Amino acid sequence: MSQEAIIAASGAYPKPAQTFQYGTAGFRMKAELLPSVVFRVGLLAALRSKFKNGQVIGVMITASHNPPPDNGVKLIDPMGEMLESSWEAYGTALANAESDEAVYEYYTQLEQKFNIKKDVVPQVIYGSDTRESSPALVQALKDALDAVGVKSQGFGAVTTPQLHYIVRCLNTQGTDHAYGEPTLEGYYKKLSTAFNQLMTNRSNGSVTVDCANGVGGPKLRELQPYLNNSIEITVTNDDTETFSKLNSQSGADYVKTNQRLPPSVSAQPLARYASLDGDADRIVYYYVDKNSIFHLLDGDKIATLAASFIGDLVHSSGITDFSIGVVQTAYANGSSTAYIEKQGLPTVCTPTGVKHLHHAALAYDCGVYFEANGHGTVLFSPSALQRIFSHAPESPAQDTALTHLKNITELINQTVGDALSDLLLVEVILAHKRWTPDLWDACYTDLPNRLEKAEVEDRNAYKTTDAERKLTHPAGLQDKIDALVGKYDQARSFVRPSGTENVVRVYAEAATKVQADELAQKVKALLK
Ligand code: G16
Repeated sequence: MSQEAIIAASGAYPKPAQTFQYGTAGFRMKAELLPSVVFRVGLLAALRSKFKNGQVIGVMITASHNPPPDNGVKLIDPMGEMLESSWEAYGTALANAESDEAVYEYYTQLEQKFNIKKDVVPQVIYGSDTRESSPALVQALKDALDAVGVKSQGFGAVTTPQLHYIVRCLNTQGTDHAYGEPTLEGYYKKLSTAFNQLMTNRSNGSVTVDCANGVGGPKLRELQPYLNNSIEITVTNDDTETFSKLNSQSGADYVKTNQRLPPSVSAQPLARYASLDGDADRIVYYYVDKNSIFHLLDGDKIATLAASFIGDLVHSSGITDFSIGVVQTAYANGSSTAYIEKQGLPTVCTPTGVKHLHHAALAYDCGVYFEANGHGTVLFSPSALQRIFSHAPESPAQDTALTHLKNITELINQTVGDALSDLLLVEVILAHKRWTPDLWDACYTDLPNRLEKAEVEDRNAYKTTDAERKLTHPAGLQDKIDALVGKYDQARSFVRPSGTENVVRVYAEAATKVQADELAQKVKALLK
């Protein structure tokens, strides 16, 4: 493509006086600051596809759990995973190039650096969530893709995990590891076929799903007709027309952070409730007990449920020497880690961000990874899948367990955390175990905990180590945190800069709620 074409197209999207950074989940900030970033991400996606010999790269425009005025953009690599970390820096540099000429120059530098062949036709697919700002940002993306001759296709409003799924399907079709049909219908069919088989002759009452007034609402409604009648799903908070309602007083982040019901939900004792986030890649469950006390069943509880269920199926199928590991972050409740280790399963702690967890989960035959906020999935290694699908059962009981296990591998979206797939997974497991939410909850008791946000002058001044459990900068702050932690029972606290919001996060847990709240407040006060 000509130098003039790229420079002219870039000229329509001038860079504001702002420094950008590819963070936990791509670029994320106030939507009005993003057009130039999205345009340049389009260029990066083209280069990434060329570098990958024309494989399809995905671009998702979303700010997920962030408030309605925000938006964001992130890249999806060919197997449906997050963009390889080493390329994030190129995205950051491109986004910060000060002129259209500098954009072109950096683009050609990357072409040379990666020895990119001119004759490879790049392919990019894209989608967005339901934000008011999304269509204009999609246009910026399209302009970039057109400027550099990309073969592109838009999927409109989709959940983030749906786009990840389609990317993987497109790049594997016709191979012996084809992932599915690269359409939304293919996605619904894949999930529902596995779900319906797992739920044959089973039923599990009803679940009410709060969709955060995001794209998960319409997509869950699209999925429903494919499901058999084994569960009744009531969809709530699914108003995507009123933009200001997105993630407001609803959704997984609201429920997890505030540890309470969304105000719109009046819960019946022991009934199941779940909340998605704005792009439906996170889910948390909850219920109220007979005394109307709220109980959260978060990502840690989903991880332990999934790991133990899959472990039982592997064992009952007669498959041996099969490793299952659970990957968590510093936010994992101390009780969940202790519970998993008591089950004899290894746990690993990584920094926040599914890209880190995903990578660590690849070390196992089956890697279960979940952030406490409900973002996660289960990965089966290629060799594990090969063993599962070629295993010869030696009894009817082994045959049944093996069939369930095969269906579980199809039900789970193995590209990335997926609230719709995780919803069906939890429903299946609870139905198989005949567990009410309180029985699930009884596996272990969470240590009381508190998550706070602090606005600071410069969040980049906060640097962490040890999977974000300790601060190295500002100097001396960690010692002060440690001194406070030492004053409480079973206490733990850490501070880390958010990668999606302009804040620093403070987490504290302790033996009692009063202690956890007090510790969080005192640590937060250190940041002033
Ligand atoms: C994103 C990431 C998650 C992360 C969350 C909060 O979620 O995908 O891995 O836990 O942000 O990150 P931070 O604490 O760095 O702001 P989502 O659902 O907003 O895409």
